[in-house]
Amino acid sequence: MEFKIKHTDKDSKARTGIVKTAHGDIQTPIFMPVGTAGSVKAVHQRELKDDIEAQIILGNTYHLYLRPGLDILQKAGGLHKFNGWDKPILTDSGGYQVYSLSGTRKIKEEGVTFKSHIDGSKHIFSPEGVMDIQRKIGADIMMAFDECTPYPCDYEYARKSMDMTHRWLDRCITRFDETEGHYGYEQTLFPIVQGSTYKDLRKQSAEVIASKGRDGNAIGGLSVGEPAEMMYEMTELVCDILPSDKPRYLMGVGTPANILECIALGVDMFDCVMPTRNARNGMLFTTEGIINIRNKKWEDDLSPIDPALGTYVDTFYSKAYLRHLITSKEILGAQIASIHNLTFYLWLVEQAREQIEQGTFYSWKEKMARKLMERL
Ligand code: PRF
Repeated sequence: MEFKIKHTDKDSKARTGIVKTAHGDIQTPIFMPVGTAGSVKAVHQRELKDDIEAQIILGNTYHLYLRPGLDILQKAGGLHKFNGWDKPILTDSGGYQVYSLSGTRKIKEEGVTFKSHIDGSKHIFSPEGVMDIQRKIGADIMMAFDECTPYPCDYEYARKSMDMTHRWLDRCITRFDETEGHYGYEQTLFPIVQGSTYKDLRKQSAEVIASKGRDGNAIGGLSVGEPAEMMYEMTELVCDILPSDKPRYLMGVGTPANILECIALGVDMFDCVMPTRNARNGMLFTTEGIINIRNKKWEDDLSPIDPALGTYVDTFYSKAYLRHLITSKEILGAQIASIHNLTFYLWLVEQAREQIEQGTFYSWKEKMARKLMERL
C-alpha cells in the first residue's frame, strides 16, 4: 500500500492525499461507511458507488466470522466477491465489537474468550487468529487486535491494557508478516494507538506504534464517552507523533464537527455508525444543519430533502414524504435517510479536500463546524 500526500494546509495540520490499494485509490481525508456484516445497512452497493460515491467501506471481523463464517467467505473468494463491492474494504479486528457486543468475555494475555451475541456459542479471538480471519475475509486494510478501554478508565488499568495491546500488536505483526493473502492481492496491517485519556500513555503508545513502520496507523480508544475537547487533545498529541508520511485513521469518529476538527489535526481516515444509525431514527445531517425528520415541523414541508447535495434522493423526495416513511416505520424511509446521511458525510470530506487544496480550509472549517451542528 502506498500513500501520497498531495497538499498540506498552511494554517492547520490538515492534508490531502491518495491511499493506493489493490482495489483502487482512496482520496483523503475520507469517511468510510460502516458495513458491519458485509452490508452498509439499508444501502445497495450500487447506491454506495453511484449516489454516495463511497471510496472504501468497513467490515467487522467479529460479525463476519460469526455469520456467514469463514468457509462461505472463502468459497466466495473473499468479501469483495461475496458482497459485490470491488473497491477497497477495511476490516476492524473485533478488538472493539467483542467488548461492546458479546455479553460474557474474558480478556487474557492469550486472547479474548467470548460468547456470540447470536447464539451464545463460545469463541476465542487471539492476535494470530484475528490476522488469519482478516486474511480470509480479504480486507485491503486489516486492523491489529487491541483492547479499547472504556471511559473513564483508571490509570493502572489503562497502562496495563495498553501494554497488552502493544504485545498483541507484535504477535499480529509476526503473524501478518509470515502469511500471505488468499486471493492474490496485497493486504496491509494498521496498528492501533491506545492509552485512554492519559497524555503520557498516549505519547508512549504513539511512539511504540510509530516505531513499527507500518503502511498506516490508527488511533483507538477515543469517542467512547469522553468530552470532545479531551478527544481533540489526545488526537492532536498522537497525530504529532505518528509519521506524517503515513495515513492516520481515527476509529469510530464522529459528528461532522468532530471530523472537521480532527482533519485539522492531521487525521486522514474516519468511520462511524452515526450517519447510518441516526438515519434509521430520523436524524438527518444536512448542509444547513441537523434535522429530526420525525418533528411535526416537517409534516407538510414538501421541499426536497437537501437539494445542495444534488444526489437523487435529496432532490427527488420531499422532507414531508421522508417524515411520513420514517414515522410509519417504512423500510424505504431507512433507505432514503441512510443514502442521504452518507452522501452528506462524503460531501463533507470532499469539501474539506477542496478547501485544503484551495488554502481556505481553516476559516471554512470554523464556519462549517458551527453551522452543521445547528438544529433546524
Ligand atoms: N479499537 C478498535 N476498533 C474501534 C475502536 C478501538 O479503539 C474504536 C474507538 N472509538 C472504534 N472502533 N479495534
